[in-house]
Amino acid sequence: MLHLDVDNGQTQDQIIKPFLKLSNAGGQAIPYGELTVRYWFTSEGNAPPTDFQVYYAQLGAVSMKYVPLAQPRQGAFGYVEYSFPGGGSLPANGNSGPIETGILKSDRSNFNETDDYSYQLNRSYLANARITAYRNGVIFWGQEPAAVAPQTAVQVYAATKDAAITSQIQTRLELRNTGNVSVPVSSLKLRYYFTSDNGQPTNVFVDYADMGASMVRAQVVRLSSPVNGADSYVELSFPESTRRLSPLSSLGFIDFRLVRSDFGLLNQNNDYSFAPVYGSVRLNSRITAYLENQLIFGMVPSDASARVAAGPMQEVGIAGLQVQVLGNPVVGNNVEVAISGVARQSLRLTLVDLQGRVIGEQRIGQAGENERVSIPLGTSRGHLLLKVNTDTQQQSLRLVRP
Ligand SMILES: [Ca+2]
Ligand SMILES: [Ca+2]
Ligand SMILES: [Ca+2]
Repeated sequence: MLHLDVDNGQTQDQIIKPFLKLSNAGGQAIPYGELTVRYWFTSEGNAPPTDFQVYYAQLGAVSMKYVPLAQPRQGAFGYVEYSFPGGGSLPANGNSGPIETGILKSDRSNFNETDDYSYQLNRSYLANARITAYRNGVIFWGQEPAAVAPQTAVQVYAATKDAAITSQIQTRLELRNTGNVSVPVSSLKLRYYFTSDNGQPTNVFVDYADMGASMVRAQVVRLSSPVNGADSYVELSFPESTRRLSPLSSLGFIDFRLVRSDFGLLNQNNDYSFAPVYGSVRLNSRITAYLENQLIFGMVPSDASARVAAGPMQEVGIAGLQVQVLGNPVVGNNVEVAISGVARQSLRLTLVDLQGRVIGEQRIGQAGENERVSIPLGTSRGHLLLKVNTDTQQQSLRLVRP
């Protein structure tokens, strides 16, 4: 048996704080040297979670290492493995005492723990079957997260600095990897569509990039046949980069600037990719992204779609309701659900069995950016249906509780 506590629900900060206790309900002592424990999670950002802290461990020496997974699993790109090299034994019908630890990334950027397989908001030491324990490498407590299909997905965010009519277009772009696998940066391209007014040639410059402006190649490409909203696009690519962009991480900001070769005024109102977003970047699905020259994000302008949506975009595509069940089949007495894309909206979660009987319900007045909800399952078994509703959206997911 294994118990844990985490850092009081602070799920969006730079530290994961698993506080663990190993409990032995058996009649035989177990040498600590034979035991390992795995804490499974998805680490956001590009820096590996390899900075460990051990605040206190009654049993003596604790060793920690991060093991990345070759294939993504539900709620996990890797795990931290604990081992106990200090000798001694976990006593029969006893426990190890507290093992108080912290996990950080080398760059101290924040985690999001709400989507982590092993995360559980336990304010006292309680059983957690999502932290797995092994004796001589053989699992004897908990259930490992299931493998999930690799998913390649990115999103492009943007903000502008200039008024619609301007002598220079300064746009900030950010590409985020929202999938569960890394992508090679050198195979990515971004396109920003615009009309070069009065048919004047335009020049593009990269003023700033978190990755280094010299790593960004920028060019203006003329469309062979103009459409409403675009006769050209800016293409950004990164052919010299040797990096892979980790899942749930960002390529960082890239600031480009467009000027007419005659330094005349540019009108952004007729530019397909323009969105009047100032300050923080926002999702913009009219900027397209490509991986190995295949479109993986955004909508390419077409004559028809451009005409329907002529003029500037007032509202760029807003990410919708995203629901993820952490662990399916469900282990334990609660189903854990991670919800995003509906910040500040009211949420209702309803769990029903296949006869339509309501097993559990939870309401949230104002959802956060990343909500994590736990619904008790009672004694129900077999197939269950989870419905997640906002005022305007609904998603249903089928669960299995063996
Ligand atoms: Ca935390
Ligand atoms: Ca995470
Ligand atoms: Ca224009």
